[in-house]
Amino acid sequence: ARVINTASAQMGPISRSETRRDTVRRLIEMMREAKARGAELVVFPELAFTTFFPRWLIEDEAELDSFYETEMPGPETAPLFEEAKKLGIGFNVGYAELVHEQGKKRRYNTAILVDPGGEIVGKYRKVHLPGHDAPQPGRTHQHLEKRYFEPGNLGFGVWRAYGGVMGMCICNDRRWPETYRVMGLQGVEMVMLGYNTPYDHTQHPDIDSLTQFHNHLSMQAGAYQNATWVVGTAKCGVEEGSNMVGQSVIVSPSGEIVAMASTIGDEVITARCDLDIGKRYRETIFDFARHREPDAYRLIVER
Ligand code: ING
Repeated sequence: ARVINTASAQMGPISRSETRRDTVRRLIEMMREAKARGAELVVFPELAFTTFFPRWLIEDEAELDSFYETEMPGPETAPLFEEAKKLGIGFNVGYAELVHEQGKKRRYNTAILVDPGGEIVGKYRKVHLPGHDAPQPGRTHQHLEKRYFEPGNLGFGVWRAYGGVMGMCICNDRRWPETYRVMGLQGVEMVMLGYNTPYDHTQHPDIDSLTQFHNHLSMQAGAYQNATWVVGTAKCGVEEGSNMVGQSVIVSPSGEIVAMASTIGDEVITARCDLDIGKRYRETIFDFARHREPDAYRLIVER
């Protein structure tokens, strides 16, 4: 069997005043625990180096820029890569990316896959940006990802690593079936993702009271319908007054949750991920070649 011993390293709140040095220290501590528990891969949250700053309107550009990484690894994040190399463990981590492309300053909500040798083997930029591009009245916290990021321009890629086909997405992406299916059509066997998910996102109590259910529903459906493992890692707890869901999970291609965090702080969960479970679903129920009818799906790619 092709097994990836996988860890999800959930983070509790990151305060606005917390430095990257502080957060990297927390990530390293969990990386060590993951290694000690036999993991060869650890999945960290979305925007793992800073507080979830899109909850505020930040008008000063220099202050906004302070939440982004202009190089990866940079001086403050390099210790995480060095520790990974020393331990011989790979990782997935999300961060705010600031780059200059085509002569323009670009901002992306980004995640990378790093192999046990400390090399970046894949990069993903979040495609589905939730929330708004301008502050909304009546909200206790804003959700300004459309203001602070551009939609990802790298598509949904997959990379051969860890003996399988690995894919990435970020937070809101996990709610959209297209995310998993585009990777599924490329033979993905494990999708890694991080999330920062406030309980009060829509301001509709009936919807917001289902935040935990919708979190797992999205990942379990994506996993089952594309015969892939899904590792979903939260940054959670009450972060600068905003309460965000935890319950990080490792989901089997069967759709079953095989490991789940039970705190709202820094917590490592692990699972023995047998990639051949997905293979059995692809040879039967989800044998795309035998069962899919693309001519019936054309509306999906229309605007
Ligand atoms: N956060 C949330 C997410 O998709 C959200 C936004 C919360 C959408 C609750 C719907 C319901 O999990 C990010 N960062 O995408």
